[in-house]
Amino acid sequence: METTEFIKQLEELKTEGKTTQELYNEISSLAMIFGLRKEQRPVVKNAYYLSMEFLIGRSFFNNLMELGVLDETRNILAQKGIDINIFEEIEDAALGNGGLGRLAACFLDSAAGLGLPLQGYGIRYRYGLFKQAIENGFQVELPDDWQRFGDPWSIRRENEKRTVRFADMTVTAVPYDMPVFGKRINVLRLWQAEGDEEAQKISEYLYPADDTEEGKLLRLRQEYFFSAAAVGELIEKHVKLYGRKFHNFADFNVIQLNDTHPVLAIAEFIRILIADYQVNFSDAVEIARKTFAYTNHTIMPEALECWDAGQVKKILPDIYALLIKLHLKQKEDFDKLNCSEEEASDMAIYSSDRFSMANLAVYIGKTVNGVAKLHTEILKDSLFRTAYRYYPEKFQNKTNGITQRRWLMLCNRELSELIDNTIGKEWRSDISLLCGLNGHIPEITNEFVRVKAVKRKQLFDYIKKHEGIDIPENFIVYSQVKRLHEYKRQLMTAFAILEIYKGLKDGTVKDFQPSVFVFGAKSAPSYKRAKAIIKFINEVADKLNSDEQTNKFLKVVFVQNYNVSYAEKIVAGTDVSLQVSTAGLEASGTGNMKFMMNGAVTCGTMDGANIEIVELAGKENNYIFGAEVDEIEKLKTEGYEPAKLMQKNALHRYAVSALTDGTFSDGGTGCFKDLYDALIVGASWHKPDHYFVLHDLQSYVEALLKINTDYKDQKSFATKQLKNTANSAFFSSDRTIMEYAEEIWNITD
Ligand code: 26V
Repeated sequence: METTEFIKQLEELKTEGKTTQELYNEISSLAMIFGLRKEQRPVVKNAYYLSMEFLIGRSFFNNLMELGVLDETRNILAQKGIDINIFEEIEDAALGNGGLGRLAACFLDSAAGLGLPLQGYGIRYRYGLFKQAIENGFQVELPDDWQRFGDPWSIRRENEKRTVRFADMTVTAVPYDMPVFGKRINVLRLWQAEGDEEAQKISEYLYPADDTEEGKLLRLRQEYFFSAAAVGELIEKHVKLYGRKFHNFADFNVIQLNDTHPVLAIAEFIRILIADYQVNFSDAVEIARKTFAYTNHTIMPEALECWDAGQVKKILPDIYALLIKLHLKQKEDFDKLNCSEEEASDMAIYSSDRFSMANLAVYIGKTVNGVAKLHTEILKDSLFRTAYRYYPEKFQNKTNGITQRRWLMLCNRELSELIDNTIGKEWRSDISLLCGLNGHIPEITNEFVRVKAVKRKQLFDYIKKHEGIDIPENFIVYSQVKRLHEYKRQLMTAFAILEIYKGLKDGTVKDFQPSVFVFGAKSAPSYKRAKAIIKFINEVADKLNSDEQTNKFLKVVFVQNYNVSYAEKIVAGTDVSLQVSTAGLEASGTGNMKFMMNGAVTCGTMDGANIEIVELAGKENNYIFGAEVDEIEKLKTEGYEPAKLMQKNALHRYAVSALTDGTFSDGGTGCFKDLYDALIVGASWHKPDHYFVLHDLQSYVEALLKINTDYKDQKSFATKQLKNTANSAFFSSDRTIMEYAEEIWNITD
């Protein structure tokens, strides 16, 4: 089908009396036929991205854009009296939690856009990440039945299903293919578990609660399920094409392991070569070593997958035996290398009756990469320091990126057009040209201010519709949107807001430009303290929004059900991006890049990719505050007493005491007292204020107020914002994916 044919069929489409959902399915199906018209050029080598999560968001607008028919579709529908935005009713496919899953989706987009053969493998969860409602200030989780609108962007491949065996059950893995449109059409293949009731459970939920033994076992099954389906299929395909020889497997395939979740793929791969093709153990290990590469996305110990050996033995006895064999081989290797006992135990696949997926990945992976410069340095210095000593050649950095197609062209047409009018349209196919804006900033600040105002207004209208809160058009927008975690320090932002509020009330903060703080965050359902922080922010919001004395200057909004589609609105309408994690703990961040590209200044700590953002856009165009990694390390060893900081500073006392002095209600749950104790007394085996909130709070408030003052000089502030957009090309995932392709995968278009 040619473009003209697609347009003709769309024009002929009967729309009267049809529901939004029916129209969505019909137009999407038409676009699928149109999109899949092209024959694919065969390639020598494919890269495969194995990931538990792909946070795709809404496919409709993005796919029509990638197919080059979004504007036509909008116009044709308008002629029929239909506003294309009605399809915003169709919910996102939220098959991911946050950064790691969204990165996977951006990578697929970039690879297809550049014509690189990168295929994704994951799980087709029946229910994605829960939908969040806020009731009485508390997070409530509702099931995300994303398929209820239909799933016109997937194709079920009935005749390519596979069998995955556990000791106690046999499961059918049915592939669903989602094409990824671009210069090339790649495929995201998601496996659905079918069989009896127990079998189906495997692909029922993203992230089953793993605070019970049963939950952990289910998670282990999920990880093995999709890893086994994927490598089983790849090996079979190889045999069909090249026979039962595997010395050349890595010439045609490379498998990227997205964090520790799919690492069992390594064991399954070796198992199959030995059991089904009589390859000997050490040859199989060598082939695996050329095939797998590992990306680490966090240094938080609780997020590094470790499996209880007993559990593995129970449901995957062959994998258990193989892991033990790998462990023995590893011990031999370490003896040859003269490793000390401590070093060997640091790197051990098996220790204290547990299997470490991170250590397995580092031992077998041909490369190990972090996701921002600082993060990679931390991997080399801390988390994997012993491995780095013995295998330095494996370690690489690949600073994350975001796709400018969704995160600029799609979510900010107005800014994209301003860029077109200033430097021409070529940047749309070669993002490195965006830096051309640097030469034109003074001429376009007025126009940029106008564009920002338009995007801000759109955001405020959306917030009004979804949250029922009015925000006047002249308010500066400060946003902190990301998963809720103590290390990301949303609580510190809440305290900073309270301090500013206090200053407005008692007149010490003067001449304040009206501002709104926008929060968006989901907490893991079992993460009590994160949920308490959500409640606290909502309490702060209620109090401040209803204070007639200050609400003309200061408002707070916690948006419900923050997701990819909400993010598209927020990143475009924001002036100040809040990226305030404890230095050393945010591996990279990718939201920070989306805001930067859309012309927000960063108010943040020297952490993750923030460091590279200010390196490129200029420290003078951003607002950096707080302790750096060295200082945090020093505080940890030399002692840190948050209670003293609180006593010394009346504003801190005001903000922190608000947790317990009756200013706010936690609904009688005691959860605010728990937050207070964690900060001042210490809780859960942590010292008080484990994330150094009180340490950085004062400099944070100062930075926020400085921004507020600087904002008054509209031209100079818009210049800072534009400097961020102009220097954001480095954070395109096109750049990132090209680095993976050239430095790890050795694939070309
Ligand atoms: C997961 C969990 C789950 C258990 C509770 C503690 C905890 C802490 C962190 C995580 C994160 C899992 C991995 C992840 O999503 N990492 C994110 O990856 C992004 C893409 O590389 C990166 O930008 C973020 O900085 C990083 O947090």
